[in-house]
Amino acid sequence: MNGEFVAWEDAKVHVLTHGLHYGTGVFEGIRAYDTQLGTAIFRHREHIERLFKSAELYYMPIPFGAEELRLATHELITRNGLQACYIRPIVFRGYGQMGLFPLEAPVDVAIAVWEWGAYLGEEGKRTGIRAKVSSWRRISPDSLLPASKASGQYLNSVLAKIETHKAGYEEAILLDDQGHVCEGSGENIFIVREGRIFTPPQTASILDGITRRSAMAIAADLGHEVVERDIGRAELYLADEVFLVGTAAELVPVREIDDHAIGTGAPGPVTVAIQAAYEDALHGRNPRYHDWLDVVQVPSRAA
Ligand code: PPE
Repeated sequence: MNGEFVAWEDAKVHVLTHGLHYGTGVFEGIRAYDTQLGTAIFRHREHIERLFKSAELYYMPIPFGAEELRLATHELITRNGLQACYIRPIVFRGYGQMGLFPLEAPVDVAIAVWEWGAYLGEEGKRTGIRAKVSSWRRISPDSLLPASKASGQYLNSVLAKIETHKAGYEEAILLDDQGHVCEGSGENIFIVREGRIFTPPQTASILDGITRRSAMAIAADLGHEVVERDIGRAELYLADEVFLVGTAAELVPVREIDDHAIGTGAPGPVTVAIQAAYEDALHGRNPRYHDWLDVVQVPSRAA
């Protein structure tokens, strides 16, 4: 926290922390894997870069450099003796100033690591999940900044998640303010139809997902055409395959949406192939994607 290593139980903030009241924080979700090259953080630099962009969009100067945050994360993982973990950097307006004008409040930075299993369940990754289109629309770009991974914006995802959970589904799919398919509550979405892969464009209020970019690169490498274009709700039901991608979720097939079976109701061949190649990339099993891995260096300290 703010440049110091702090024990888990001491990593606390004041109840008048600005970000707690007004959602003035931005964060990242990153994963490190036990790979053939050692513990490695997947697309670490891209995640840190997005953190800086998210912060900038909310006028929050981060009082550390990208490289400092990267190396602090290495040291944090090493000190905790973790081989694989989830990494949560958060930058937030801290304690010191209440009221909506935040520019006088300090900008605090913390990074936490912990072991986090399959976000939508191991079985979900294998056999697919059941999703529901939420009645809540994804935040519109004229009210907030969908491209920023900002804490307060997640109230939108939380409402969608609660609604679908109460209705008995595993994940929510949100439409954007135009009624086009946008994304899952914490994942980007892809559909496969007649051999082509489609995913909503940046203009559909999506988060510019790093797993999305990885899946697009992998799909292209596997010889698939990936088209970014608006997707209508019914296209979800008519798709041969649908899958969700995100750091926490990784790649999860969707087997049912709004009680319509997708394709055969089991993960399709394109999904399975991209998922396998993605797992290989995450675990360093394909040299083609080694550039995506930031191998954790044990910090060399004089003492
Ligand atoms: N959309 C949203 C809204 C989102 O939160 C995520 C990540 C993505 C897309 C995929 O982005 P990327 O991880 O860069 O591929 N969601 C993070 C938070 C999950 C949470 O519950 O917390 C994550 O996956 O870490």
